[in-house]
Amino acid sequence: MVKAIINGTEIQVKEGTTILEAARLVNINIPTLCKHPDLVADAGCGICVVRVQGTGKMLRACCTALEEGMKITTHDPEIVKVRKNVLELILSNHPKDCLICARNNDCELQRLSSEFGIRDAYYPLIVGRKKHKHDESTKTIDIEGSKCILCGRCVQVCQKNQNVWALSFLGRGINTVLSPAGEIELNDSPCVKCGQCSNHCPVGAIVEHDETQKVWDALSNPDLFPVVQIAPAVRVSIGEAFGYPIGTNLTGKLISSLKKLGFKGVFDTNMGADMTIMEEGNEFVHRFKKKDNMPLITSCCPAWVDFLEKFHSDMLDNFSTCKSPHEIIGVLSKTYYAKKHNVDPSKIFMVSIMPCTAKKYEIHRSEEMFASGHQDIDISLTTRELARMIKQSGIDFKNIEDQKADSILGAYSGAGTIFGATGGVMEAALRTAYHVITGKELSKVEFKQVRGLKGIKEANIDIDGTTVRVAIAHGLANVDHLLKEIEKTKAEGKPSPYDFVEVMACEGGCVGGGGQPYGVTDELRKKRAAGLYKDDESSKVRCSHLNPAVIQVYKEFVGEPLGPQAHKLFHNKYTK
Ligand code: HC0
Ligand code: SF4
Repeated sequence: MVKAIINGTEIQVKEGTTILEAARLVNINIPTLCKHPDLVADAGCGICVVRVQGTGKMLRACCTALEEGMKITTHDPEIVKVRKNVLELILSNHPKDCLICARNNDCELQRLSSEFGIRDAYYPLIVGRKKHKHDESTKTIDIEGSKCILCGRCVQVCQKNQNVWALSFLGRGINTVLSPAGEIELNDSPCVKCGQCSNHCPVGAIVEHDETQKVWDALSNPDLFPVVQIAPAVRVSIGEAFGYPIGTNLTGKLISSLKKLGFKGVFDTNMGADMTIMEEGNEFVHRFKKKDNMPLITSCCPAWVDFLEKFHSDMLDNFSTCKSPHEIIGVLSKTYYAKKHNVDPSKIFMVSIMPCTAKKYEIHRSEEMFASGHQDIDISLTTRELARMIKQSGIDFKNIEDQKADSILGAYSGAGTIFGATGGVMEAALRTAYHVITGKELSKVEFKQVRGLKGIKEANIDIDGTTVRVAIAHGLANVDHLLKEIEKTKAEGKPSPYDFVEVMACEGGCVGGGGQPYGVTDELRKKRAAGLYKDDESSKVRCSHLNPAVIQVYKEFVGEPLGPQAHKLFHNKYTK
């Protein structure tokens, strides 16, 4: 342990704790633009300078460890002046069009400029700087290079946390630009569209590709029949845009708001998650019995699908062929629902509300996404886009009455709702796999071994005397590590160390998705996940195969899980 003094308060911290972290422990907030709790410090912005008393030194708090006996001053008039000066220098190289910026009112640079009372652009805008790119090529996330403050957060999250290496800084000095290597378009780079860069950007340099206008247009088109579905993780994060405590489950208010916006059918992706489990749980049991292409790897995360196709195509046979839940709701809405409600499927305009940017890519990624004969999902919006639409519509979100989703694509089990947290798909699948293997029901449905934020989780699950070896990875760098282990045993001709593997591209699973409200930390991921586990606990039905709506859809329309109709509507192919 190290003892030191910060602003006159004695503090004892673990060796290696930075001054920034130590100050936060005693409720002192040192401003920073480059240090994010998910990332290692790299002293990119220089705003976090503090003074070491008795030495005259000013050090960067984000990357300086507190040492024994140090006396630190974090705030005094001179330090504030230095910080203000750093901000002014950043602003000298930053457009001042806050009013029309995608991060207006939700920008860390704007907030700091306001807190520091910056009124003049003290330094003139640097001229002759290399022109930055505006890149919308992925149609999932847009890069507005002129807004980049070179903090390095997006580059680090893409390279280190996701191990994708799509983004980098090119050039030197004032000509440094944010770009994929070779200055190619992002869509031609290894980018998997996870959106983590946009979620970690403090300003408006990388943002989701906004498609709200297309949805407004559809809602006001009398020829269309607009319907919508809500992903598991959206219900526990949308409240952050309306001042609710993190993790509050707002399913009822979300449904009412979507109805008020004009959607004629409001469905729940959680029900699609239950359908996915019926297919994937059965797929697992079949493969497990035959020891065929083990382990089975989940495939409902589209950034992960893109990553696997790009970087581990030798493992494609291990991938579950089952579509993701929102695609299942999409195809059911334009087939089963359309028939039942006598609506022309070509008029149905299906919108998915997702915590994810990659879902914007998934909806047209292959011909299977047109299984209804139309594009099964027309538009996928992020949580952030929906929050803006609700605000634009004048809906009093806090006071709106709760409503229920529409029958029959709106009823879900507790297993469906936990999909939004890392380990949730695995837990939901195990609940149903137990039933398929044993013909019995679990007395205790929780598998807590697969929960939590550890990057790679492993467990041996006992199913009535049979051991199922499972692993869960989230955050693509962790996934890559796990896959390399599996590939190694495969190359050596040894049996797979796992039977079933769950993968989510984003840390924490979808609760930490790239399209979620900004400011993600592990603390926040835990609270959002806790909201989903609470929803599961309070659900009357907690296993997908016991969801009466699922049973009815199979009985009336699909037939058997993995049967011909299920294959036609609910399964995918992958390409090398
Ligand atoms: Fe997810 Fe999903 S759980 S990917 O994370 O499987 O985006 O929330 O909607 O489709 O259900 C995201 C979240 C979903 C899908 C579900 C899966
Ligand atoms: Fe990298 Fe993901 Fe951003 Fe693409 S979307 S640049 S993979 S962080």
